[in-house]
Amino acid sequence: MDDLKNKIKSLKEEAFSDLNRVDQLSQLKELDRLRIKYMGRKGAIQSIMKGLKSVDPKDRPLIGRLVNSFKSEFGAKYEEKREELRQRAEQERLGKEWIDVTLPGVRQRSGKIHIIQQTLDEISSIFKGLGFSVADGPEIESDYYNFDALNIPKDHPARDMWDTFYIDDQTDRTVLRTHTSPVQIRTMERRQPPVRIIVPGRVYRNEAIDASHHAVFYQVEGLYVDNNVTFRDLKGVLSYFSRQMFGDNLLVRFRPSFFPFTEPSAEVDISCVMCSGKGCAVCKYTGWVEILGCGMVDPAVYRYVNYDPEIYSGYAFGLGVERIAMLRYQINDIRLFLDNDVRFLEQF
Ligand code: 2NL
Repeated sequence: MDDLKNKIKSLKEEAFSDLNRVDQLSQLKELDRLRIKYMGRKGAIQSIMKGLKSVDPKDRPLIGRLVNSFKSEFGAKYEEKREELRQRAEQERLGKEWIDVTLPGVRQRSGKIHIIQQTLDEISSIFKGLGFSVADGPEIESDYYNFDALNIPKDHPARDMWDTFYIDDQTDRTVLRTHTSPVQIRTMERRQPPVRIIVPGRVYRNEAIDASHHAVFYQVEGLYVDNNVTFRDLKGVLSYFSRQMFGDNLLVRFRPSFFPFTEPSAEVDISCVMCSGKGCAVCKYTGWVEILGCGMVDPAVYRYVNYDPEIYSGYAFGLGVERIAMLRYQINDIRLFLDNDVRFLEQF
């Protein structure tokens, strides 16, 4: 019994002096070898445990305690050594590493919001400030939502106002929307007045592409239906919008026009942003530039969505986002927006 106690004691001294001798970085392997030597399956501790059988049972707890304290002290010392070596290795690595802080940095090119999206956001925020909320819907539509429900009957010459992409040539029933109005129709089908929404979105026209026409472009349409909505409300809101978008001091005029889905209809002109009305190439020497179309929703449209035109009235408007951006930033070719030439896009 005393034999075993002494054996553990001297084993402990030996183990600790072994551990203490490890102080070179290169000795991580040696450290591991010591762990196996003392704590491993065939190690010193294990062989003491085997000898426990021949120890008087009353002395076994004491030996057990001695062995356990050996194990935990050895374990702690071992971890401490390992951490010490690891930190020394890290210090050594950092000592070799150096950074030339005088080198010029690598410039990161940041992305930006596309100029059309920026313009859409500005338009939306003006109308949001007036109580409009934003709605959206599918770009692939049935001809019912794109035409019929907007009072544009089949085989009626009015349909020719829009050059339409047909998805299904056999039936002529599925189209790429030529305006965002189908979203307003869908909204009115689902909700009772008051309805006050704007609908920003991409639309498609089967048109020859040139500097002022594109087959893919963006629109914002608006719709307000409630009791007692009048043409005066329309004029107030669209005049306010025009001045917010283009400047406080410009003139706004409403010129009679025609759309199948509004009656009366008008187009809104502002005094030319380039020449302030004096006459230039942008306004074709008229002093005015057109920025949107609008009107009072035709009662025929209400019948499609089951609104009673005797109870409700409303106005609607539509504007081309590219046109607004071209006027504001003096861009002379609509194709630039979709070319994705960064030399153009990064200017905005
Ligand atoms: C333009 C003119 C306009 C509308 C769009 C509309 C929608 C419904 C009912 C009535 Cl659901 N009207 N939209 C009305 C007038 C003009 O757009 O020149 N857009 C670029």
